[in-house]
Amino acid sequence: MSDLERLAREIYGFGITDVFGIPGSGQTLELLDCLEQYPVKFHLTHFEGAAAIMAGVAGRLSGRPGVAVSIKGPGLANMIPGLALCYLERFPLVAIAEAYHAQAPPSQAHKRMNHAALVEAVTKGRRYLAERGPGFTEMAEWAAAEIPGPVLLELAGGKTERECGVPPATCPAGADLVKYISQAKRPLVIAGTLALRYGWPDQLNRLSIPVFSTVAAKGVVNEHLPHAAGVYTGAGLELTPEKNVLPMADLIVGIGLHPNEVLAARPFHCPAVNIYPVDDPGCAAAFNFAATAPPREAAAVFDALARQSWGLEAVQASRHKLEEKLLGGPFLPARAFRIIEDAFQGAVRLVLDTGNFCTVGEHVWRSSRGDRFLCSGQGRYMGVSLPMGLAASLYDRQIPTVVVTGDGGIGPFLAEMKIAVQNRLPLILILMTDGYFASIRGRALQDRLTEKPLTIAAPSWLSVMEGFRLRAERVKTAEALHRVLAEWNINEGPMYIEIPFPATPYQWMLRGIR
Ligand SMILES: Cc1ncc(C[n+]2csc(CCOP(=O)(O)OP(=O)(O)O)c2C)c(N)n1
Repeated sequence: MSDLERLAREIYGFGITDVFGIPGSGQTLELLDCLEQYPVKFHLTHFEGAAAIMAGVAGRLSGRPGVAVSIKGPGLANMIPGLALCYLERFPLVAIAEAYHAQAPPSQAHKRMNHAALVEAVTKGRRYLAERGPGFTEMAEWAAAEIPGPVLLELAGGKTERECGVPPATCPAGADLVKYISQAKRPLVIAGTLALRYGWPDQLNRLSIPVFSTVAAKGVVNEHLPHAAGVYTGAGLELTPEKNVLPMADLIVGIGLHPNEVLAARPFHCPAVNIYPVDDPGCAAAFNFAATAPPREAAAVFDALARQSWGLEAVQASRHKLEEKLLGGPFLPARAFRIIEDAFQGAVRLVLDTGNFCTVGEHVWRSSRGDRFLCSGQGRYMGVSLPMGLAASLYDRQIPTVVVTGDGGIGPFLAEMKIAVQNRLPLILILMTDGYFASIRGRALQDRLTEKPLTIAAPSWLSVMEGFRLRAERVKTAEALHRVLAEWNINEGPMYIEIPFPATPYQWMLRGIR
């Protein structure tokens, strides 16, 4: 059995069902040929960066690292944006690229680039596929191990020696968080993506104290429950629960809280403790944690938290105040989000791009589960919502996936929309357009800088979408949005909706929020 046959068998054996990428005429094509013996679907993307994003999202949703393939040099270079997103967002994936082996003579220069330097900042590390490993399983376990992220497996023709295995992670020493919790009167929880990876939603849903999540972990506590306080960003203003409810607490309990998952990390007004799986002095310093315990102590922490009760009225009052402001006014993104939520009675997945609409969405949308909300919570990486939504929709076609993007995010990966059409995915792409980069324009207006580079000349993509042969609608009112959503059914495949909003109220809709 050849190295590549073994690799294919291992990929299938590991439970991988979908592989994304663009092959070349070398080993990647041979690998895909070997994979055809197995029920593993290959999705040809138009850009390797999209493939890495899609593989990473498959990893985020399934807990099992995704797989993306590319050729060497330019193929891997094209994969970098996707690896960067997955590195920022901690999505696990194994990128597989063709490569020159380490001892290849300088005469072999075709498409040759320094892969080590290329991927250094956006992967946990790289290894060659060699006769005696590390094989796919070891690489995938490395990608999934805390902190998750991308790893690179290079196909260099089996000429390399066995390389060392994967480095073990270091774990913090134990600490008695229960002592802090039992001494507190008003402990409050902020849960990060760690709580998703460790499967702690039930423990969070059961509490009767205020529970926030980071944006990246939105839905880890069911946001329809009365103690779910919404998102903690570190940057919320007077209308947000993080500004109103958080100051009432006398202890903050982070469940995998990390500076990487908030916009502004700073010490809290009261003592704070955290559960985190790896030693990270920077994390402890950023929030001034008095103690950090590893995940094995979580059960005792949740038991201690379950004995406490306070703050539900405060959470409700604060959420009410926020919703009154956002939903009470004219037809702007907040009302559109609520119409979408209602149209599917919550059985829908939202994937948000970045922009002012996203800030509104992360506060007003209520997600019942962590796998029903996705966004680039850490990187705020513009444009990635489309490949993220495609991967989510391929992963789970049972419920609609709604991708919401702005004028900036719609363009970068637009060609990938073809994948939605080919697969008849239950995906609705919504463009919320105000004709500007509103989130950047705020700075221009404030400091009288130029608005020209932030003004979109022809913001409609309607005819482009019609060119993909999908249903494309332009709606200007709440009623029209309601109607278009009600007319769509999950079996008809993808749809595009464009919602133009008046620029001025759109610009100021974040007042009091961020
Ligand atoms: C890859 C990337 N490039 C640039 C930015 C900076 N950026 C953040 S939001 C934004 C504009 C978003 O504008 P739009 O999509 O129209 O949404 P709006 O702010 O108008 O709601 C830009 C350029 C980014 N976050 N990511």
